Amino acid sequence: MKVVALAGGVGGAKLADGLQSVLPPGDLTVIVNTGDDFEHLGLKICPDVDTVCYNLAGLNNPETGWGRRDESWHVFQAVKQLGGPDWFALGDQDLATHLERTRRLQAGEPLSAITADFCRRWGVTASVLPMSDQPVPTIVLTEEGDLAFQEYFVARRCEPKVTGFRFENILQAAPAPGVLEAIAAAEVVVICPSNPWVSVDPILGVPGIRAALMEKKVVAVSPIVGGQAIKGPAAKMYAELEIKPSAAAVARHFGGLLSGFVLDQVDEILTKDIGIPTLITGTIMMEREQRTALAEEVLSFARGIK
Ligand code: FO1
Repeated sequence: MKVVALAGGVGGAKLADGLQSVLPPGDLTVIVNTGDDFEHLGLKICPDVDTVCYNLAGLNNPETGWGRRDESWHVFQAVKQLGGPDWFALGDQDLATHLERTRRLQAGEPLSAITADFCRRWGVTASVLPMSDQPVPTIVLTEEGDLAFQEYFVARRCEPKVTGFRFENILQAAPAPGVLEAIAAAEVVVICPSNPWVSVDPILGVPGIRAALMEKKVVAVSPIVGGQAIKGPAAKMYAELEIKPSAAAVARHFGGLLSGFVLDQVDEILTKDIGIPTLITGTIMMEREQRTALAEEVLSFARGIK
């Protein structure tokens, strides 16, 4: 069964990994947010793309949620000692990804081709596609002014109060090669439990992607459980935008796009507010088996929707 997953960040990467392990090789395409990409130390960093790829390759760091496992930090420490920027931590092995990606981008290769080649070398069986080959940087609008995404997320620890978001150059961006084709071929599209505002909305905003999804059976998994984000600032963002954070708010967020919605058993009471078929299950993925179990359940739920 051909499946497309939309993902960004740690929750999205975990479910994408579960889907990869239950689907035959070649059946899964993961379309990843690139709104959090930025340049640092002269290198192109693509955190969500890397988080997804490292999870699919089994190379992810389980402690941080980002970066690589069994990491060392010699370069980062040496840069720090020289007075260089220390607000964004890059491990030694992770640096290799950024160095090689930057070299190849500068030689004229598109991000999608580089990502596909890295995945092949890491033994990833799913296709991983950045949402676009053109940069679409997310700007977080806050009461303290407009902040580049990583400045808001890492340097300012998501503290400034959010008033909105801007995805720069999005109307000039095109879906990366293969994105619309994968959606057209998919029997089911899964919106992974990623931040709706800054991980999923940028993907949906790339011209052509939302329209392509409107033709499909789309199922979303809530990243909000019991009114709290499993990880990251999604609940804080809803509250600051004066929307009560809840799984129901996430379902409303995606509105007419959805054919089904998956929410955690602690939120069972909310199903009556959702108005489309729902699956109630355990959605928190601490262990590897929980990724696989949730993936199986989401796919069989989606298959059963008319
Ligand atoms: N997040 C942090 O909170 N602090 C960091 O120093 C940091 C470094 C980092 C390096 C590579 C990478 O791929 C991700 C990194 N992240 C870090 C996570 C990143 O900011 C977020 O995962 C996403 O941008 C939001 O989805």
